[in-house]
Amino acid sequence: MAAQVSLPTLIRKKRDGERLEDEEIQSFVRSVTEGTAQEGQIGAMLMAIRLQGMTAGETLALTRAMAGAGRALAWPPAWQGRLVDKHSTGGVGDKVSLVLAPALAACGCKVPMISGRGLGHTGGTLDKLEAIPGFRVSQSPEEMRIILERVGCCIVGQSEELAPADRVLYALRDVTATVDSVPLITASILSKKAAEQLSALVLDVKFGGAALCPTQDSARELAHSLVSVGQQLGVRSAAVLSRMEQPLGRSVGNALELLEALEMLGGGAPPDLRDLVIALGGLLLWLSGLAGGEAEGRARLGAVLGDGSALSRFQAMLEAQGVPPPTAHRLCTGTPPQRHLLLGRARSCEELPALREGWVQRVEALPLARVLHELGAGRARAGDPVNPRVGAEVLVAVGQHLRAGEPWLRVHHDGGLGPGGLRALQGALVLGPAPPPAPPPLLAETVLPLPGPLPRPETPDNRSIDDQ
Ligand code: IUR
Repeated sequence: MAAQVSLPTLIRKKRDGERLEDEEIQSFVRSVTEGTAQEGQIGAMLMAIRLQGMTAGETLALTRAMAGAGRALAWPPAWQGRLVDKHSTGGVGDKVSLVLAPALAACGCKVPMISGRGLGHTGGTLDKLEAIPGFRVSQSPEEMRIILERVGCCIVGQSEELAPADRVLYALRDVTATVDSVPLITASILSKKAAEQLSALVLDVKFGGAALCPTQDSARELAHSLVSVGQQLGVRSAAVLSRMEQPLGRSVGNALELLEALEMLGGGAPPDLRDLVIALGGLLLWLSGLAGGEAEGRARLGAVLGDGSALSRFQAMLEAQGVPPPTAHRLCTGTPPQRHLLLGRARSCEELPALREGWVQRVEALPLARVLHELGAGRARAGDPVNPRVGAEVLVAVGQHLRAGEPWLRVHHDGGLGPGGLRALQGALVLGPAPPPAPPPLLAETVLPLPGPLPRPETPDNRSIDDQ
């Protein structure tokens, strides 16, 4: 066994731009998990990594060490090849997971989706699902397996035992200005995905004014790192680079996004949302070998969204995760107003008029998300409650002509929308004197794995839940 290297030595090494050995990275992660590292030391190491970067090999070693520090989920061998998931780096109005998980289940996949809560201006899938009375995001690994057996998909929160090092590192990154680091993001995302023991993973790496990655180049760099490390961990991985300047779909806010997801599961929904869901799902079906190519995968996704089978998986998932069957049934089969009533309506519903005449050039996601966040749709600190009823519906499409006074946004809130908020919201609507040029495509690029054999899927050294 290698001699234990002191943390200050490791920090100094990284600070001075040297490469860390795999054992040194393991030693650092162990000290984080076991609680022997001081917060100051962890913060210093995070900053050294943020400033000096990591080689591809170091990033892989960090991801492996973080994944191996916790428990892994274990699945019946018969599911091998069909275990799939998707991860998004976060967007405004991003309700893709709510549609994709049941649609993939309807195509024969097993989807053990471990999702997060919203923090900052972007929403979280768990918060959207918790807008439904009775929905339980907390499920034990055994419960997850039962739900996957019966339904094919579940959407749950991260348990304490899965990738525990990430929990510590992520919280400290948030307060040490070290979030925006490709190796740290890669290891954080993939250590959790590796613990899911997936066959295939698709990543939606967003870029633009309301995204984690400001530019397409920075998104590409992150996507390549994620795909390459994912592959080396034995998970067939691909990434889509998608623009995040405008909200995805027409609705932002937890309950409203859920309603829009239900609309899509019923075969409707705005084209941007539909395109993204179908592209990500098509890629996953191809990566997992359940479709001969992406086009076939996309066609299968479209079919299960059109024939109601994705919607009935969603209903089954809700019931399996604690929603009383009559509620789940009414939510999935009711009219949009009936559904809205079930989720609860906000006290006020205000329509904002266009302040002048013009052609809609764009609706900016960031100011919209920030105002809704202030109104209670998001949280300032982990653990704060959110108000699921707060949200907004965009009533116009890019390229549309608006007369002064015509409504363009419907805001749902329980009070507190003052003149400052109204001004900020009005700033999100960009009008011009002529129709805008054709917008660039939402899906800018796909990053595929390099051809070649995949390493055997990894199982962490520690025992999996099945061995207990
Ligand atoms: N989501 C994660 O799981 N990890 C990260 O580092 C970021 C988003 I940024």
